[in-house]
Amino acid sequence: MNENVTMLEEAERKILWLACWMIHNANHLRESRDRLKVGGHQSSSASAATLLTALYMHALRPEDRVAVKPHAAPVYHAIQYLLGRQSRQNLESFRGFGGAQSYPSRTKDAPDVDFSTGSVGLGVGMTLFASLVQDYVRLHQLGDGRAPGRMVAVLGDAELDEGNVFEAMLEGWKQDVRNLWWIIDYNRHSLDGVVNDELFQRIRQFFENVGWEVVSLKYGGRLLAAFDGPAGEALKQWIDDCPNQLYSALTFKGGAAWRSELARDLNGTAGLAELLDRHEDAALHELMTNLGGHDMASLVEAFDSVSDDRPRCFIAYTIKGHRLPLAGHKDNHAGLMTPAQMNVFRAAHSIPEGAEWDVHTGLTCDRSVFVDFLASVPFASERPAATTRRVPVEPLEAPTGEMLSTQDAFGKVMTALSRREDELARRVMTTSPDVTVSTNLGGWVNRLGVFNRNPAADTFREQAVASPLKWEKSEIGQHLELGIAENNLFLLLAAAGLSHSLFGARLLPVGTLYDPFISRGLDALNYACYQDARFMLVATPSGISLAPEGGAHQSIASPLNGIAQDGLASFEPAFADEMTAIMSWAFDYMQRDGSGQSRTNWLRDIEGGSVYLRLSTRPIRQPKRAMTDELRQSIIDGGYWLHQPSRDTMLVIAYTGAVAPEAAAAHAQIVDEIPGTGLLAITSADRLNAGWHAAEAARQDGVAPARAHVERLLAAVPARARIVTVTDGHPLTLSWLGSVLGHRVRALGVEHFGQSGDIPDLYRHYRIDAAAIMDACAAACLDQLRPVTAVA
Ligand SMILES: Cc1ncc(C[n+]2csc(CCOP(=O)(O)OP(=O)(O)O)c2C)c(N)n1
Ligand SMILES: [Mg+2]
Repeated sequence: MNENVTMLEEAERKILWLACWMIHNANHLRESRDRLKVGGHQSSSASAATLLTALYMHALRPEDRVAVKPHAAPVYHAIQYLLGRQSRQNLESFRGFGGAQSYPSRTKDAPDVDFSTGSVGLGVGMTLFASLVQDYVRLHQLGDGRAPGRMVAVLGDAELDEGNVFEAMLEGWKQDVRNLWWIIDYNRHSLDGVVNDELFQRIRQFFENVGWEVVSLKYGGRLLAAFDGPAGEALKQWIDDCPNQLYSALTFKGGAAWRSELARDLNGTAGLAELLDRHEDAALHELMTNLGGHDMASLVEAFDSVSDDRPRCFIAYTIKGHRLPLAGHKDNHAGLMTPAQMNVFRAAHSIPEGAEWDVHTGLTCDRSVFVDFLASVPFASERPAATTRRVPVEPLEAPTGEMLSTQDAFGKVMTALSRREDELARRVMTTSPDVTVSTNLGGWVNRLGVFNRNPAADTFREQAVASPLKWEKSEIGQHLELGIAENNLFLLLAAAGLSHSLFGARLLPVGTLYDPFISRGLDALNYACYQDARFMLVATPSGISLAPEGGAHQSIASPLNGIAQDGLASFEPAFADEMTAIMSWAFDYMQRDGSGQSRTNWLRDIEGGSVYLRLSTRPIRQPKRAMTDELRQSIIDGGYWLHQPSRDTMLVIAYTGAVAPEAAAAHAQIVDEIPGTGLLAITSADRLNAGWHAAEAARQDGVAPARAHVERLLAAVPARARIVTVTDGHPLTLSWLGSVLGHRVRALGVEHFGQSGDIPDLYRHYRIDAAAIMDACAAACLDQLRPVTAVA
């Protein structure tokens, strides 16, 4: 064991050197073509170097999955480099184009990043949900039988200010989460300064309250030995009482400052003078900063002593900037060593000029010993692979009925799916933050049950209380019910949507929530998409068509979020057959990985992604029509002509979603006066828009015949014709249509907070009813008779 600790310390020195050099190189040596500061985090890296070394070079097993705090990215990259999984070239271009990323990124870095980090708190929560997903996969026997891994987060102490971390912990407690380690880099510094002294006592209690085992790693071996000496007790008390601010300031000032402070405060303590005399300034500084999180032997022992799967929190006391001249300074978060300081650091690490990236220089042991050590690291062996196997998607059947809302249709499709005992039905996992019933997943849950590691019968059923809803919890339930926390929903979707990659078992997660509350978790949604997780987000109800519920529940901006969110194909169907076609396609799209062929529609359809359906509770009359391949494809590409415009028409009405009846009614009245008026049904403003931009870029790249679906649709509209667009959401969702081929547009939609009412009242008030559409059409036609002039 001692030998191993020595080698780990050797590795740590090398890792710290490489991390600091990587940042130094990016800032001081790499040619800079602009005045932007490259940055990097030498202090945060130094604080986590021991922790990460102990973890990656000793404790981790290949099946474990880790979220590394964003600002320790250089340490992470250096470790991967030593393990032969990162290239020198990438390190040399750290934070540069195509180089190792500023914050560990699953999609942009080499393959071994398990969880991206960057937005603090999210990576931490993600590990908890990943652990639940791992259990789900194992208990449903969907995986390849691999041993369960530990889900590990190495987090900054200030990450615990993020509420999402606590939301996740509460959910973890409810779900009896296991195999979860959070290692807190407790350096008592955030970005702006030093964190509150008392806070951590509360935080510690919180962990214990929700069933975690908390392990404190406060003192290193040298300090513990000093505590055994004559002045030991007083010294320990002094450190325990020392405010964070003072401890940090003394750390920055060094040995002489410790000496005078201790001599003053502990004046007269037996044995103190001897202790101080025994230590030169440098040695005293070493002693006073010998904290648990920088003591390799303590860390190794703490990690090795875990033998069960209880969730564990390690509070590892560290120093931000440890062993660097920046150590302890409150402003050190973005601090950089100067070239002169770097030279001193270089000398301390015995790194000759020109050998900075060499793995084997500056070692205190033989090269071959170090090589053997690296080869023996357990984590260095091959990691369990992702699965690329796709679940076949037999088309879903569209529900029938005169009057249906898209939300009705969604519930019916899911209930029908729950009856199918095929692979698709087995791989779908649903989840919802306490809105399962009101988003119409009740039928699905009735048949397939709620997932929980601890089975529980439905008491209401046992007590013969009549209810259409069965709520039975078991290890094989297919719905994971969350408390009301949208951040948790998105983190669970992120984890489940990466199950094929993390756990070798494909899941097709479907999450439902109310459309306006997407905003509550937007950063977590972005985080899920950034990692290329694959899920279906079904947001229902939406818009002011949720009339009596009032403004607090009515969404306006969500279609724009849907357009802007990368990795998420957004749809707003109006009819049940559209919704079903989109869902069938989506289950396949969620599984695509860039392999295989697809027709060129200028969308990322070969690569695949996640899908967002914005649905409504408004029942609308369904068209009587057969679904043809052509119609299906147009629905998926984003739109189709319900009424094709004539070659000489003056007018087109384009709508999306629940306002279909108003658009159709206005069209029916206008078409007599303006023959040939077109009616364009838009199922995905997002995909129409994305295709247009991509085709435009392709043409600029010389692919002259590139045409997007929206360009083909609008090619049927005469140049002088006007387009009136209408949506139950922000009008910008569709107003861009005019830029595609230069048609002038009048865009109707909702721009101000909603309120209670019925649909006719609200649609009239917000000017998206048939009358408002006709007014806009009339104005557009009048406008057409006038020449286009600039308005003064
Ligand atoms: C959501 C979010 N808000 C703000 C930031 C900016 N930020 C980056 S690091 C940091 C402080 C982090 O402190 P801590 O977690 O203790 O990390 P360490 O001390 O280890 O560097 C902040 C506020 C961020 N990355 N993410
Ligand atoms: Mg910190």
